[in-house]
Order: sequence, then C-alpha cells, then structure tokens
Amino acid sequence: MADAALKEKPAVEAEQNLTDGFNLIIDALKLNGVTAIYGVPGIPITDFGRMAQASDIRVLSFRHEQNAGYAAAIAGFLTKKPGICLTVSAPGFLNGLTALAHATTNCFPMILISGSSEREIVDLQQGDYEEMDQLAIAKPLCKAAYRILHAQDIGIGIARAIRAAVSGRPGGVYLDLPAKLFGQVMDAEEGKKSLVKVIDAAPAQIPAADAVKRALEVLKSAKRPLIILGKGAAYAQADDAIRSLVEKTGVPFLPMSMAKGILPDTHPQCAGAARSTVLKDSDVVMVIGARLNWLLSHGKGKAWGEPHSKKFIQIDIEPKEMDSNVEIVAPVVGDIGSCVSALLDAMGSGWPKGPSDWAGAVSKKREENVAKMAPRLMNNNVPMDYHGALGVLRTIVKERPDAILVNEGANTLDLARGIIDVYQPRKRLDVGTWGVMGIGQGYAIAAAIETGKPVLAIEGDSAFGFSGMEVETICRYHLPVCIVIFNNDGIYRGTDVNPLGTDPATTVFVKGSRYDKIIEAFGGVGVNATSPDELKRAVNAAMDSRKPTLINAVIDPAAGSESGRIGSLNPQSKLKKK
Ligand SMILES: Cc1ncc(C[n+]2csc(CCOP(=O)(O)OP(=O)(O)O)c2C)c(N)n1
Ligand SMILES: [Mg+2]
Repeated sequence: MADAALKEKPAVEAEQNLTDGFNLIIDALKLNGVTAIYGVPGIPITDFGRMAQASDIRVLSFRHEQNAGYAAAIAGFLTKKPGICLTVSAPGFLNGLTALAHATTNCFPMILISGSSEREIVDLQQGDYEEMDQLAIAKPLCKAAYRILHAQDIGIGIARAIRAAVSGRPGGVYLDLPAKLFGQVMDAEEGKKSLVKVIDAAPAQIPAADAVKRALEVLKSAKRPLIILGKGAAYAQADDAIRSLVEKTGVPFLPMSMAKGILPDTHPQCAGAARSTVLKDSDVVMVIGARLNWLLSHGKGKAWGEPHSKKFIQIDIEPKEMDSNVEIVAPVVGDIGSCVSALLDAMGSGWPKGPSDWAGAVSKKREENVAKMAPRLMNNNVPMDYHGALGVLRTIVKERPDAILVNEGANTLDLARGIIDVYQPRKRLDVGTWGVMGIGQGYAIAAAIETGKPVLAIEGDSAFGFSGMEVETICRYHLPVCIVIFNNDGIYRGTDVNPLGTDPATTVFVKGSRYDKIIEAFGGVGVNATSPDELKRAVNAAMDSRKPTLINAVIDPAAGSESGRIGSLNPQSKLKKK
C-alpha cells in the first residue's frame, strides 16, 4: 500500500514543493528529539523505517515486536522521553501490546506507533489485509490512544502522544497510523508549519506548602521512621535531592528493586538487608515514588507488624494513588523532584536527625544478615548454586558500578535482587510490577543503545527463552551485552518428574542444554561455565571486550525453590493434590 501511494506522486517540479506523511512523521519525531525507534518492519511501515534510518534516527529492527516494545518501555524509563515502538498492523500490533500495557502498569513513557489497514474496509469489517480495530483494542491498556487520518494533523497528533506519555504519571500511549496516511501529500511549507515542538512536555507539579508542612510534622513525630524509595524516585532523576533528603533526616531507607542505587546499597542508612524488620517495626513510613501494591503487601497485614498501626506519608505525582490501599495521613502530590526539593527547603538547616537508637538497631540487624549471607556467597560448589554464582557477579558489579544490570527469572531474580548491591541510580532494570518474563533482551538492547554502557543480563533459563531470538539482534548491532543464563534445567527447579512417566514434567526443560551455542550461530562469544571461577573469568572478559557474549552458567537443578520468594501466592486447595 505504501509503495502504491509513493507511485502516485505528481510530476517532478510540483513534487519539490510537496511533502508526505512519511516525511512529516519523521520530521515531527526528530523535532521532538526522538533518536531511536524499536520495531519490526512490514506493510505498511517498511519504507517508513528505511526513511527514518536514512534521516539518522536509529532504527533497531527486532525479531519480535514484544521485545521491541520492552526496549521502548525501558528507553522511556531511562531517558524520561517516550520510547518509540513501531509495528505493523494486527498481529504486529498485538505483539507490541503486552509491552504497551507493561509500560502503562510500570509508569514508563512509551508510544506504540502501529500501522493499520484501510479504515473504510476495517470499519465495515470487509476483511482487509490484517484487519483489526486497533484503536479500540489499545484503549484500555494505555493512558491515551490516538489515530491520525490526515497529513496536516501529524504534527498535532505526535505532540499529543508525547505529552500524554510523559506528563503527570507517565505511561504507554497508542498512536494509530493508517496506511493511507503515509502516502498523503501536502504543501511542504504548510507541512513544516503544522509540526509542533512540544514545550515543557512534563511540567513540574509543585506540591502544596501545607502538604509539605504536614508531612514534615508527621516525620518529626516518628520514633521509628522509614523511607521507601520506588522506581518513580529513580525515574525522576532527582538523585542529589533524594540523597540529601535521606541523609539530612538520618532515616533508614528501603529501596524497591529498580530504586536500588539512587543511594548505594552499601550506604550506612540502607535497610535493604533488614527489610522485614523495618517493615514490621517502623511507626512512620515515607513512601517516595512507590505504590503500596502487592510488592509492599498493600501496606498492611503481618508483614507490616499489624495490629500495630503505622502512619504513612506518600509522595506521588498521581493524586489517586493516595489512600489506595491504606490511609495516607500526609499525602504530598507533585513530581518527585519538586516534592523532595520542597521538603528539603521546608526542613531548613536545623532539622534533627531521626532517632539514633532506631537507626542503630536497623544497622545492627543489617550487619547480622549480611554476615550470615557472606560465607554462602563465597562457596565454590560444582555444580554451582545460586549463591556461589551470584557471589561472583556481586563482586563484578561492585568493580564495574556503571554497568547496567538486567534481571529476570524467579529464583534468579529474587536472589540476585537481594545479593547484588547496586551503586548508581537506574542501573538495575527488572521485571517490574507484573513480574513479567521476557523483558531480558529487549531491556538489554535499549539499555546499551540509550546509555552506551555495558550491560550484564542475569536471566533464568526459562526467562531467557521468552526473548532468546534477540541474541541475533544483539550480535547484529554489536552491542556490549553479556547474558548470563542461570541454567537449572527449568522453571524454579529442574528436578520435577511427571508421575505418569510420559511427557516431561511441566516445569522442566531439556537437561544439560547448552544455551551458549545459540550466540555462536550469530558470531557472538559463547561460554559454558560450570564453576564460580569460570563464570568470573567469562564475565570479566565479556565486560572488557564489550563483545556480545552468552554464558551458560550451570546451576544445580535442585537449588531453587517453587516460585522463588513468592511461592505463597500459589493458590492452595483444601483437597489433597492428586
Ligand atoms: C509472561 C510471563 N509468563 C509466565 C510467567 C510465570 N513465571 C514466573 S517465573 C517463570 C520462570 C522461572 O524460571 P527461570 O527463569 O528459569 O528462573 P529460576 O527460578 O529457574 O531461576 C515463569 C514462567 C511470568 N511471570 N511471566
Ligand atoms: Mg530456571
């Protein structure tokens, strides 16, 4: 369709004064600072991708749209600008949709741009090529969904999509571009004038002075205060202000997994290794850019030391977040940067450090837990267990704090999150709110593209499989990505047996698989590592060389536990299992 539209162009001299949908979309994206597009080509966006690449936008071609979508989502988190995913109609669009929903759930700004088929035919359901009412399907899964029908609306349409994605609480936006739009022509001068450069796309939202005062009064009254940092705090890029706030208060802080590194996990106030103690025993909790959802046991129950009551202060850009699970006695609504600065200003210079007996008790608990863990991390067992392998990777990350860590799996996720310290903001990227498998290679690719830093992706063998084919993409673009697969022959464990002895058990894979061979097919470096020493050597070599590398880390199939740390979420029946 796009090709046909191109052929319909008028005579050469008239053409010089004309522009078309292809060019206007590219110009609009470039005008708004878009530097990369993640997608999969095909009708009607193949030529668009070629032209975008020729105009010096980086166009990363993936093997599956879901992975391109995850790349765009995490690009949004890393840059505070919407990550762009580009897909073909119906099936490509649907493949990208999981990532769009993931971006929305995780509050990452992203725009899924999808080509679509002829409106007239789709709306009469006459069976067009890849027919689907994509706009209607996307709507419930994103912050906003728009369709552009006319070339003269491209500027405004893209401006709306950008603003919707990044303003307020960020999230996913869908932009529907019917095939015909790309070939539409208009006067070039008029077209240029129709483009919109979005000014102040995510305006600061300043908190009310009363709200700030109330929050500080509650914090001051605390005997056992706690600060929880969520990935919203990492997104805000207000790292210095957050660090000042934490240090000025002297309050122990607990980072959620993607907030690790805003302050280093080794900071004396970090309560990461005393999580259950601080949740249970704190009396006032200041939640910054985190939600009291399942990941924080909804702010209530045994984990929070009930029946003792707690007072919550919450800082969030979204007013509806307040009182969502428990009462918030001091809501502070605004963007994290503005809120934290306002708190710091209102604290002035004579702010008293939080109670020292409490801070002392928390750090004692932390030291105990760290000491308990230490010998397990130094074990040299063969086959490796999670602790032996992660102990080595922990040291490597300590020595290379600017590398970006991508992490997915069950045991591989939960144990790596606890064991590997993070030292800088936005260096740990993981499965997020849904605990979704499949982010691995998409995240790794976008992290390398957007930051230029080396990436260490630690993935369970099951998790890896969801986006494994993108190893070819990593090799094709020569990205500095080192994938370590924790290969325990399956999901959670590789030891399950089907009692009937017919098919393999549902959670196990081919035993002794050599994932390292996969990357060799594409010219990358594959290593089979059976001991912590081998693993260490291989990862260091990969990080030094920046060559695409896949290390098959052989883990004892019996080492993991069901569902990692969240086994209690599995439904149980009173009836005995057959
Ligand atoms: C998209 C998606 N599908 C399925 C799941 C269910 N699930 C949770 S963890 C997991 C895989 C765990 O195995 P692995 O990655 O090998 O980690 P391990 O525990 O073995 O270290 C699966 C399939 C999910 N979280 N997301
Ligand atoms: Mg596994």
